[in-house]
Amino acid sequence: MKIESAEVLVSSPGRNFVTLRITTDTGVTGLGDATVNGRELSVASYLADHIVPLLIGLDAHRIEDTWQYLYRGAYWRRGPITMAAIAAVDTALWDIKAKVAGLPLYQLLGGRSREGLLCYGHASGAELPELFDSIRHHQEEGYRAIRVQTGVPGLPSVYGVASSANAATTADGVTSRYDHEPARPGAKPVEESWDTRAYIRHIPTVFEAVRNEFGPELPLLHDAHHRLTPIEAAKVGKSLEPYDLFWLEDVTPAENQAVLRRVREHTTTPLAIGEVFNTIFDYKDLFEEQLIDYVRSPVTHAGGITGLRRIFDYAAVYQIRSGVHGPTDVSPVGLAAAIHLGIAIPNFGIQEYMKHSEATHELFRPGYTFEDGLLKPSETPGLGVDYDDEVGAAHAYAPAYLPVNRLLDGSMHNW
Ligand code: GCO
Ligand code: MG
Repeated sequence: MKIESAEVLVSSPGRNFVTLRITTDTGVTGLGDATVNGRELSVASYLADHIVPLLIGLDAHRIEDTWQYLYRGAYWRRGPITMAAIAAVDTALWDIKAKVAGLPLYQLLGGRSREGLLCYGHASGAELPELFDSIRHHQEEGYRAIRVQTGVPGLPSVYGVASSANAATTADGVTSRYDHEPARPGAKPVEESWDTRAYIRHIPTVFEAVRNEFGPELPLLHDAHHRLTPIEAAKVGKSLEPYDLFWLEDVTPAENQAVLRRVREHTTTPLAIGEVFNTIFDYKDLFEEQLIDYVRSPVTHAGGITGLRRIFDYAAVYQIRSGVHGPTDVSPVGLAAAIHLGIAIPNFGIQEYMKHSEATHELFRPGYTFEDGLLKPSETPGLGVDYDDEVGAAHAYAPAYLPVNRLLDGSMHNW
């Protein structure tokens, strides 16, 4: 079974997605997600100009060998664009193999380890009453675990808060009211501002109020979005200990992994890191020193099912669990792949699930379901996602960027 063709599909049903579709000489097709938010066309070009010509004629069953061919063969290793492109090829080949086997993909990954994936949703509000409404809304939708993001006094708009002045709307009305969607259409990124001291003072008061209102059982998560220094991160982790977080995410940028030692010395709040990591090497030191508790990489940005499975198996040695990135910029193809993997692995932790818009569902027709707070894979052969070319063609690419972030003195900070 040889690869006959591969198409790079760029479409924007409210937000941009890059999808690879591989077709074999036996007529089987497979899909892979290659979306890198705000840099979509670079990965589309990487695929169309440099990878698709290499794929034609390869044996579609040789998934591992193709992964190694693209990883070692590029010479320029790692990085978000390369690894998203490899991920798309890898995911599409797993989709094809599972379709040929006549099995849902998770059966090829070892079969079912659990009934469904525990998910968390994004609750947010500039002020507490709005935040409480948003938490209740998510509970009514079935979510059993909730990420909590709020406004910070003195800052006009803050990462993760749907009601921020700059919060974008998606095609789905409910999503726009409660879910923060950071990518904004336009030729240039919007600018947000940040004040770490104000945030550090405010955030424990928010979690105290949420625990008082919702009780001790509800799993709560929070994303610091790469903004703190190690000692600031240690302080936040410590100040949140009484509120028993499921995890505190991306406390530092984590390019400098050794600094996580400082955070660990001071706090027992569990840490989740890695949504911007691409390979097992980005995690190696964090695992071996047990500096984190959850792995955030999605299939889309970490070399596909092959790459992420390898990371999870390595994590399991250190009792570290999965916590896969699942914002709307991971397409339904990337999410479906994460669900198949999460159903199979022994060290599943939690799955982020920010619902896609109606228009996105029309384009991809995902077969996975969300019931009683659990995501369940499609039982049809393969990934269980389709791509509708007519819908795709109706939504042309439109430039959109993630915001940038400045401190109050005007200098650049991490967004
Ligand atoms: C999350 C993430 C997202 C990212 C976004 C960037 O935890 O869900 O931090 O909100 O900011 O995916 O493209
Ligand atoms: Mg995050």
